[in-house]
Amino acid sequence: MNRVVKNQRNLEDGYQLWLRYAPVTDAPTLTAYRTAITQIMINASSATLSIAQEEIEAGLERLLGVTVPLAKQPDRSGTLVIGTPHNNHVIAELKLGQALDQVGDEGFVIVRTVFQGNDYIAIAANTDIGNLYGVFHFLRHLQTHKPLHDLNISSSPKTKLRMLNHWDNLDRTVERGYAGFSLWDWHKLPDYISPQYKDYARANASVGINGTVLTNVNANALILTKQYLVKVAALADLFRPYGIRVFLTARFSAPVEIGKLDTADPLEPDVIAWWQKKADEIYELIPDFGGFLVKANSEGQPGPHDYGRSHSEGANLLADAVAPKGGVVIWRAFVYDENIPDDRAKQAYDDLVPQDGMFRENVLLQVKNGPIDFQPREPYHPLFGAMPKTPLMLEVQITQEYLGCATHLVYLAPLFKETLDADTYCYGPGSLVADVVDGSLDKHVVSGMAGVSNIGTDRNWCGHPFAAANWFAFGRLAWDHRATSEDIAEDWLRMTFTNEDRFVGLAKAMMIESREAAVNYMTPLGLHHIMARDHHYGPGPWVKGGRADWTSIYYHRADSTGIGFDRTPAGSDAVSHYFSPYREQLSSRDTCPEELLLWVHHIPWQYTMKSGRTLWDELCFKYNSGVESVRHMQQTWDSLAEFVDVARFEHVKGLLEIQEKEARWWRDACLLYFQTFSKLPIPPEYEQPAESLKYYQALTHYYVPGIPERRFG
Ligand code: GCW
Repeated sequence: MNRVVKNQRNLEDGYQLWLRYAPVTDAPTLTAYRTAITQIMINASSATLSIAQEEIEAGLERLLGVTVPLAKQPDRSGTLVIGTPHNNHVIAELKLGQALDQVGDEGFVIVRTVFQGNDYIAIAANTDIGNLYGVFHFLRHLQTHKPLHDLNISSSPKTKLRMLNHWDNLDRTVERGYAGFSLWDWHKLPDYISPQYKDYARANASVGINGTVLTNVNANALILTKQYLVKVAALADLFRPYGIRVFLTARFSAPVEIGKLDTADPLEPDVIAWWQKKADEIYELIPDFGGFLVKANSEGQPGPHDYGRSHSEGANLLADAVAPKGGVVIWRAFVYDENIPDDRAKQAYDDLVPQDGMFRENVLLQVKNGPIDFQPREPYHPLFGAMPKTPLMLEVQITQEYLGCATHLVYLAPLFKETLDADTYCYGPGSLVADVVDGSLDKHVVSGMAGVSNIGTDRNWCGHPFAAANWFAFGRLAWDHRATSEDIAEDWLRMTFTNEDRFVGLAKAMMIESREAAVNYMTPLGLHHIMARDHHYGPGPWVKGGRADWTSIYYHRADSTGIGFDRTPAGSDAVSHYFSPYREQLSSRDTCPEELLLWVHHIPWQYTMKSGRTLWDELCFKYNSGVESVRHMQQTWDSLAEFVDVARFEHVKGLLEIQEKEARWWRDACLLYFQTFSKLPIPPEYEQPAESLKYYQALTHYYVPGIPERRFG
């Protein structure tokens, strides 16, 4: 009891995320900070600058343990000057013109400079939102105990739209959400505004996220009715000063469902007029409405194909409706159809590439990182580089649908980076996915990245205490895809837990190790889509029957001769969607990266891998090393107890125990199942399965989070 009261850290519950502003206790650092910052000069002439002022005052008070007063004049050394050349004469006089020219509308410059004999720190930007981003950056700098001498930072976002996609339903269930229910309390909106909405906006702004799609891509047309739009407007009003624009998902059949038309055909004049009127109505209520996100003709969603029209015809219908007000349409490339007999991995490319150049200027195509789904590992989506005339957004999944829900510690920055850093070779070597996405390669004026949110009503926002790192990492990479997974993890750890170097070093290594661990105990060597049906919780390599492209056997193709999906020219030829030389590299067993081998090849069980082991033995090795890695993560975490408050320490420890158990479950179930084809023993040096295959196949799970209850029918 004593311990809890004495030690403030024991009161941690994760709600403050990475914005804890824990007091700086290291004496030299504290002295340096207190000397460099003695007063704040800011002219809070807008809602955004008021937020910046509130944030810097509160942040400094907590970090430095003193109240830093506001000043009207920079009359002494240690003045922290915040503003634009237009609203702050000191910023104007500092002549940061050239540096400011380079950071654009959202960027900022932070410098330490001597001017008229005084030593200042300036956070300068061209706009108020640039200032707010600069303030958050500066506070991060202090939170991570970085030095203030020679401060000379220039930063601006690489992509224009940096968005969260909430798969939140109007009944507050969250599709693939594992952290409770939806934050959006539609029943009480617009009258009751939960204070959490502000904290949500603040957290997003702190990492530069500037857009939010409030509703599920499996859309409900009701959100487009007046009754709901006034609720959306209340959220938009609140988010606006944080630089966050609101977007909605548009159900393609809305003109029929809520508009009483008898068609939603995109070429019908009535339908065109309906969407235009709807857009006008929305902009009346939300003048800076961002636009629509659309999932069409995929997994049962309505779309233009229902009327014999193309995706571009569908997208352009909505794009024309929002264009006059500066809105955009984000059309998802996650399109595939069980009635098309071809490899699912090829379908989006085959449908969309011929339409390159047919989309309106205000349409972006949102492409998942891989061509199947958000698997633990996939090659990058071949659409990147293949549609130069269309701005392509990257969509990643922050919520861990296929990576252990909110139970497994899996740090996703390495996964996101793997895609961003991949070479498409579309203009020869060095044409990275990141360069396609940020628009630089094809000179697009719009660009963006979207992350499917992992946020819910759980007190710590994302369920697992480490899951917030993935929200943070998404924001940081959308702002600057050159940031490294290591640096992002390090910042997050320092801000979320402590600046103790021993803790940071070990916890960072654990985070970095975690993604490969998950690949190994779930889907090593290029395996994919072998999870349980529907709720996707746990292994299900035996899943068959029903819609073929939702089964596991469709993807792993295990038989007595071997395992893997042949996507070479001798098979589905999906490799032909990639540019040379990646296409050839994938096509040959010898050059295909082993981590993707079974994604591209059907390989005999006795095939010799680079390690000298047979494929079967390598599979056993990988599954086991995945389990071993989790045990290693457990040991690391246990060794860090002294650095972490009891509540969060125990929470992570408990979840790691579940992760270890589930890693064994994945390993044993998958190896036993694949063994029915390989007919080979699990080498004796590895742990043998605890139960029989029948046992694993008979496991049934009810009410797994992430699926609306009605779907269990
Ligand atoms: O990963 C799959 C999910 C669906 C999701 C779909 C999509 C929103 O299993 O739940 O639907 O992707 O991205 O549209």
